[in-house]
Amino acid sequence: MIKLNKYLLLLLLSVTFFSANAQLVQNIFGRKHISLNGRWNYIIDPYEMGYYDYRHEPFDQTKSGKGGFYDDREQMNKSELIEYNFDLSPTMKIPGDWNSQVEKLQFYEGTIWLRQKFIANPATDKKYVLYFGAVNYEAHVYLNGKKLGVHKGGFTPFQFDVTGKLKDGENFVVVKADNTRKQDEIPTVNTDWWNYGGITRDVLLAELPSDYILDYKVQLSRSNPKQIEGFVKLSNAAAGQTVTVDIPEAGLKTTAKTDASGIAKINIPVKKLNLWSPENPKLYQVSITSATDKVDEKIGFRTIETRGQDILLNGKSIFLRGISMHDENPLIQGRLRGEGDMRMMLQWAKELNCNYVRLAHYTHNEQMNRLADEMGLLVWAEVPVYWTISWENPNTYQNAEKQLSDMIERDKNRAAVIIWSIGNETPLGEPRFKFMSKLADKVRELDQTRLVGAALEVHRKGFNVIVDDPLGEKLDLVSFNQYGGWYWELPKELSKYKFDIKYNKPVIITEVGGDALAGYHADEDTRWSEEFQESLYKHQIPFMNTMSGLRGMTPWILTDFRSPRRQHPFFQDFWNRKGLISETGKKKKAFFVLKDFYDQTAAKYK
Ligand code: GCB
Repeated sequence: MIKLNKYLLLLLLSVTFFSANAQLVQNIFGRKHISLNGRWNYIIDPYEMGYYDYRHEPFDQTKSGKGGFYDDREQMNKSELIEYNFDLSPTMKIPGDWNSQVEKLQFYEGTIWLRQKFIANPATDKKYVLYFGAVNYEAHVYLNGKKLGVHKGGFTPFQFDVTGKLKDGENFVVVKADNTRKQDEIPTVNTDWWNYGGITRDVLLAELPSDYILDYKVQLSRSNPKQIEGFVKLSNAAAGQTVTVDIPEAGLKTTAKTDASGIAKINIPVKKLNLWSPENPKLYQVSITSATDKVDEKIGFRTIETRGQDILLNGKSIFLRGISMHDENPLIQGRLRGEGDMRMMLQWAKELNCNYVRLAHYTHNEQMNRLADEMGLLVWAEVPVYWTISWENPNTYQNAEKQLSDMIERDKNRAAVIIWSIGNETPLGEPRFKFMSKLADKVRELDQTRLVGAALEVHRKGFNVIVDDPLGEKLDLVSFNQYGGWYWELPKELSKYKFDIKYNKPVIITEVGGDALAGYHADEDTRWSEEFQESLYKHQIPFMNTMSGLRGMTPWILTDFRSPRRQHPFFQDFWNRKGLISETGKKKKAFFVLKDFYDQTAAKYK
């Protein structure tokens, strides 16, 4: 009984105190902040001796809460026993995954401790937020030796309210990052990408007024493009506070009052707006003001909807000339580290004449979506509900829903983002159908101004390639992966096949492609050669074009990427070679086949 109570208490504690603060501050990069990026000291801890005592009890759940590496102790006298030392430990760059920075960590999965020192001069009338863009996968965060909380999920941001917890002068933050794969997590144990561990995105300390603008959405209404709609939410949940939304260049301004929960609904009739599109990525300066706070944003305005088999952007039928990409820089073999890396990837997509990118298979950096806004690339944004998730575990569902909601919360003001994807290649079955349907409903509850997608699979019967996944009912698009010419059949034989699609919706091929080792040349029947991949694209394009409803595609994939599943020592060597661009930045032959097709399509849809 006593034991049970103890565990119950621990569970309660972990739920109430030890989770990241729920509501993210919108546009944290647009607020006053200091960056905690830079070189952090790290300790590799495969046995987690900095977290558990020798009876395997977590130090941070003992009465004193002391004893873990998060104390960052220094030896005070010559007799004292301390078996770690951050100051004498090596450093790595943050943001940055550990696998690509330290050779011996290339395959490491487990716990690493990271510590950064910083100076703060907290004011008594301000609010302070410690923000992490992403830590893969489970992060325990401590400030000045005290636990702030835990966050799970490797690709979404989280934050802690540290008001009253900062010292005037030197402070230290310690993160225990653990990238161990687990069956019940999102993603699960099996993925076709590198499990890069660590603090992979920006860390910052933001200063806000004590009453601040917590969140906002300013977008064109889905049903009425002559109306900007949305809301402003203040941190102070009280009625009658005034907020203003001002778009000076468009001559639009409105003032509204909050309800009892601190939310003010926004409605601005539009006179004339220069609409955002890939050809015209117009962003307006938007200022949001409350009595005590002001935030500036750049926002584009566009509508997106489907009608029959058409996708309409600002009312006009569009073809999504896309490419899939991972959040990985093939040249340095690690996660994208910042704006330069991100621009390189999107610029390559532009060179292919894309107007659209699929940011697979998880939430990419917030800056990536901001760059897409600026550069004029439409975005398919996805959560890592990938392959064989634990469909029947309610905690797994909650985790997936949280990652999805956090992504939507974060990126809901981006004109570029037009599709929220709830997952990739999830296997048919009743529990999966329930799980995925709930996610689709959640998206519609949170955001009615975008489309809902998922990368489905095909199956074959004779020469029919069939798409009849019941989840299709819940989606706005028929979006599916098909690997004709690579995992089934040879490229030349594809013309024998025809598509049999159950739904009368716009068709988007979310993946198609095959591997080629750059520089390996042979005839078109020789697997792994550039000629094989080129021939695959040459046969796939007319094959896909037999579908009258084809409105877009994101072939797999822009660049070669690292994956522990890819074992062939010569052709793969832990690389998935389906990239149209190699790990040295060389464009393979197939790149130009797809580019030609996109040039023609662009002219057709002008
Ligand atoms: C897929 C997956 C993708 C893989 C790809 C492949 O269907 O969605 O994550 O990397 O196939 O190369 O097999």
